Amino acid sequence: MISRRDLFAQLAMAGAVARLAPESLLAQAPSAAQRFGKEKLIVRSMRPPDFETPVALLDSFITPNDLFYLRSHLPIPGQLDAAAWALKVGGEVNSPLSLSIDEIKKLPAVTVTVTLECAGNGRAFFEPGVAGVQWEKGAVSTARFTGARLSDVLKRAGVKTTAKNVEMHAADRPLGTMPAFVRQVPMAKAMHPDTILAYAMNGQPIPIVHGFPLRAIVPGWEGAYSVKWLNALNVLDKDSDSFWVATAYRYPNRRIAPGAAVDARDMVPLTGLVVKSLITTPVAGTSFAPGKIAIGGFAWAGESDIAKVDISIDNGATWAPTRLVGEQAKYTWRRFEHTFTVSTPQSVLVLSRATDSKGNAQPAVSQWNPSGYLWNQYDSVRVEVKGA
Ligand SMILES: Nc1nc2c(c(=O)[nH]1)N[C@H]1C(S)=C(S)[C@@H](COP(=O)(O)O)O[C@H]1N2
Ligand SMILES: [Mo]
Repeated sequence: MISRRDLFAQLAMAGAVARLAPESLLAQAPSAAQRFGKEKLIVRSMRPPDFETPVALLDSFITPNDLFYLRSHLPIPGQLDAAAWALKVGGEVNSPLSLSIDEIKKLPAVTVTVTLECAGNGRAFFEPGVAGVQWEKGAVSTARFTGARLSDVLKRAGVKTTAKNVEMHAADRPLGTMPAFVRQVPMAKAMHPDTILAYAMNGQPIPIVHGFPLRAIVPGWEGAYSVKWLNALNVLDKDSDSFWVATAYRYPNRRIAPGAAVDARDMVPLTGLVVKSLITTPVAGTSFAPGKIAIGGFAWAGESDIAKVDISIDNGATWAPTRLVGEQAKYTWRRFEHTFTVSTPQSVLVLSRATDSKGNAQPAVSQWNPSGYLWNQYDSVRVEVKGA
């Protein structure tokens, strides 16, 4: 039995931990995420399951499947029977198809390593606040996905010259006012050899929560293009009228004032992810003795490569280059490392700023937008250098 005094001491400590690092406390909360095999993640919503990866657990190039963030708009379909499952291909094609998972696995298999990020990652930081899942930093992860090329499936069906978009349908069911998750990918991206229909993730069959038995992987584009539980492709000669295409996942075509309303005609579809960096070590609130401090993290830029990542420890007045290390692959985050020296006690705000191969750099201030998409301002982590 725990004494009252110990209990109070523990609660006080939990409070202190929460102020320093709310993520670590939440990660230990009753494991609501257990039945999804995601007990180490932060629960942003249970119905539907939206789980964020604590930043400290994003410290490896490949995110293990049990640590990969989870985003669902609707309840996760129960175990789908892979033997009974089929992918239907119709619309603007010469020969409509129905392919079994075995037939899809007979097509040439390709593996792409992809950093997948939810368009709403960082939404919680926008001011004024916006509705939606309040993601902080961890709705991003990296995995190796294996599958067939979407182009090989489309070629087999014979796409007509009228084709403009491939509409993607899924097995998760609409619920209440939430329509079924239907997305579209423009023909050029659909036919790109790196756009795949994946049945494996990090060498395992895709976990149910990540889209078993088949999901689209549209590399470099915001996560919502990568439709899970994919069961039909409908080739269109126009734009899809799905809510998730016509209304959601859109961004203003110009800079607007925070909180301003935008006419629907001035909202354009999101596509590629923007340049961004994430400091994964040290964790915010860490204390150091005077001396060397090692910084590490990842930077990514959708379809572009990372050219450099700079670090500032003087609130952005001056910047120092970091080393880019480890695996380098298209559509995938790149590791950066840097060591700096602080010889006297002080509070240090570490800022990271990535620049991509096209010269786009992270801004000091993210552009506010009504749905809180594409948060990408400098990452920042405050650490304390303390005397003996
Ligand atoms: N069928 C279906 N596919 C979906 C979604 C969904 O709700 N239903 N969510 C999308 C969104 S918004 C994102 S960010 C990614 C998340 O993929 P993950 O859960 O495997 O991390 O899946 C996308 N694919
Ligand atoms: Mo998303």
